[in-house]
Amino acid sequence: MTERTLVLIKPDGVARKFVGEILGRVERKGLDIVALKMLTVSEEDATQHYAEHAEKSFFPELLEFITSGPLVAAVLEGPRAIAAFRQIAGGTDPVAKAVPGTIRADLALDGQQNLVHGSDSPESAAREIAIWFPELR
Ligand code: RTP
Ligand code: MG
Repeated sequence: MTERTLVLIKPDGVARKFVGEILGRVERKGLDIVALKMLTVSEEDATQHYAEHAEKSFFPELLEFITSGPLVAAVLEGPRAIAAFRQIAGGTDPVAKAVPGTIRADLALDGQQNLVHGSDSPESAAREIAIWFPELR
């Protein structure tokens, strides 16, 4: 069953010049890039995107990080695209959780500046795609 997922290459990924590396891994996995753009996200949109974390202690720091510079937003499509991207991304903590061979394990050290975001469910994907790509609706 084909599905879509919303992926971000976070500001650390752009700053560290991993856009090509990360999109290359996406393409090698076989996922289609159906929409792609670079932007610096507003505090308002970032708050919407991370609404589920609004009450967490790390939220202010997360908001500051994600709005700190240009990021790349993409919509990926393919069979089981949501799980497929989270598989190649690796777990949230690049050292404690991500498995070697994943984007986060191979390229990151920090539990917050962990290079990428991927939607975690079909409901999240639909909600997030509407935030980042309203023109797709
Ligand atoms: P994402 O939403 O970015 O794909 O990452 P995720 O599902 O693996 O992790 P999630 O629990 O949804 O957390 C979202 C992002 O918040 C930052 N974070 N910082 N300082 C901390 O303890 C902490 N915990 C999470 C990370 O950037 C994480 O990816
Ligand atoms: Mg998440």
